[in-house]
Amino acid sequence: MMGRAGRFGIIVLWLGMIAAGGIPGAWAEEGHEDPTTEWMPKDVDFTQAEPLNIRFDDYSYEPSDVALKKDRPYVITFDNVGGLSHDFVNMPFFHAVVFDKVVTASGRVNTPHIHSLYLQSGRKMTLYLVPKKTGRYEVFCSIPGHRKEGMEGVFSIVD
Ligand SMILES: [Cu+2]
Repeated sequence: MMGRAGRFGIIVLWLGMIAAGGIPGAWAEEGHEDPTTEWMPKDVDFTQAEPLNIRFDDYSYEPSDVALKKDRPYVITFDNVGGLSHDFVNMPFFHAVVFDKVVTASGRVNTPHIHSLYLQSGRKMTLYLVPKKTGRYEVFCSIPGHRKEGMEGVFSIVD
């Protein structure tokens, strides 16, 4: 028999799992797959990539309206020139692109997929990615109050 404490423990664990993976899990159930290295075009050459710079400020992305071409490599540097930390969120967008890597001053993460990113004031991050699914993706800063101040944009993936 499971005691009251045991049951409580399971509920806490379950809530923790929802917090950690609930949203991606829901996406998976709706038929959205997580990008894998298989999505990456075999002949991709990031030395031929289109470089793009996106400034984070208090409270904007500049540029905020970006069109990316499907199946082309991009090297996108996010540069937080603002005085505050900001993030960049949109679950559908991050399920429409495949990453090669994410590079910061501290090092590099090789991964086909991320869910969001966060930049401290004065920091930069460079994303190596290939857009894979056409669409119009509304991106925004999820830090409370920032989107309301105008920190949002549209990233489109076009053929
Ligand atoms: Cu922000």
